[in-house]
Amino acid sequence: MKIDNLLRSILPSLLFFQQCSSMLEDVCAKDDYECQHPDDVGGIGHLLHNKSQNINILRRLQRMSMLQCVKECFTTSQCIAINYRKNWKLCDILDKLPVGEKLQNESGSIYSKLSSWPKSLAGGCADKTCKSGQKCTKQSNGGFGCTHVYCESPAPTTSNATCIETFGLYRNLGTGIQFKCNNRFTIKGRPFQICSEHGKWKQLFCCIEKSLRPHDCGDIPEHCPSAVYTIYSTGSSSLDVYCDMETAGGSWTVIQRRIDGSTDFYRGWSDYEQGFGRIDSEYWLGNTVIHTITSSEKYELYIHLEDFDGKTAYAKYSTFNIEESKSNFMLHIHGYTGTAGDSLDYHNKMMFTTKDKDNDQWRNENCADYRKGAWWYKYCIKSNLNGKYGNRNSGQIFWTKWTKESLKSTRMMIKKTSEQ
Ligand SMILES: [Ca+2]
Repeated sequence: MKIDNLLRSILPSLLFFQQCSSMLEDVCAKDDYECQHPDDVGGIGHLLHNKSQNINILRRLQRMSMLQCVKECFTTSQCIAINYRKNWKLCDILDKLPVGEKLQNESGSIYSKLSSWPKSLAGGCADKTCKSGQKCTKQSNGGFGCTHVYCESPAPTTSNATCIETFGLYRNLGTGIQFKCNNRFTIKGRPFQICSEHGKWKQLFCCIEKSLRPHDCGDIPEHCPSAVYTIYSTGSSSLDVYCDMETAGGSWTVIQRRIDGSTDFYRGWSDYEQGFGRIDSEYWLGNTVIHTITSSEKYELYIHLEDFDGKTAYAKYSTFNIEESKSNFMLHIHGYTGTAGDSLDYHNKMMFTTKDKDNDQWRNENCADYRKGAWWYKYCIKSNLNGKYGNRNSGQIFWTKWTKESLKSTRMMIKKTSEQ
């Protein structure tokens, strides 16, 4: 019974810190008084110099005085001590040292137990007890409440990756765990696990097998982040494409993207046939590839739209394919659902028209020329997502069932449907 309890209290800690440790080198300058004389600044609590606890770190905080660090410890649940590195202004909030473990020697680090500091430093949080994973904070109504500040659960295990650093500090991310992929695997995304604001671990990367040859984004492992991936839709040749792994269930192969007008979409037939733009920003994947993919199996189409007020809407079609080049990439869509309204039905069974190849139904003029883009024009549009980029009034990116104004961003993407 007793052993059981003991194991239960130690095990989570061991799990939490099994990955690896982090290294901090000492850079205390000779003329840095605070750094050279930490006792003068610490003052009240009992300080153990050149010692640190490198396991059971709950949080690591930057740009903080020692006193602030102690206050953070007072308000964070389960904190019983701190490590403080003055030269880094780095503060570790520590859970208890597991039985049998010792403090380590670390030049420049100060270890201090919370029990040696006056409880008055806790302020209004002195009588507030928060749950594991939380800290006490002052609320907007003046009272005190609890918010998530660290992940109480162990970091999830990561397949095919090795930990490089625990409690590293990463730009724009805060504290996290850094990984690298094992041999035979290549990394996608940023190589970190971070604790999200909800107190849950969030993995920003995945490791995929170098030998994996995805036909489209549906073959990318589901836990992978949205990123540029190499696919092999056209037999042996590879193609880079952006995979949206979050929207509407993820696994979407993005065939068109507008975000800022950085790519010119007023182009001729061969450009639209082969594809153009930058895969990490704005692009058209290419009619030949779109035909190859969508004629191989049954695909659905998802169109994401955003206006200049940041409002979004979508249109989804349960089937989508385009014919080959000699049929002028005729459009076939069916089965609309969504929030944007159906502005593509009007273009169904239309051929593709560019400024140099007129397949539209406007006898005397070219809709691509008139609308400054290329699309499955009829006479001429209910929608035109490849039109000229501009602001809400000067642009020509339209989805008229949703708004008469030009759009700020669009994304057309496809996914294999489960029903064949
Ligand atoms: Ca015409």
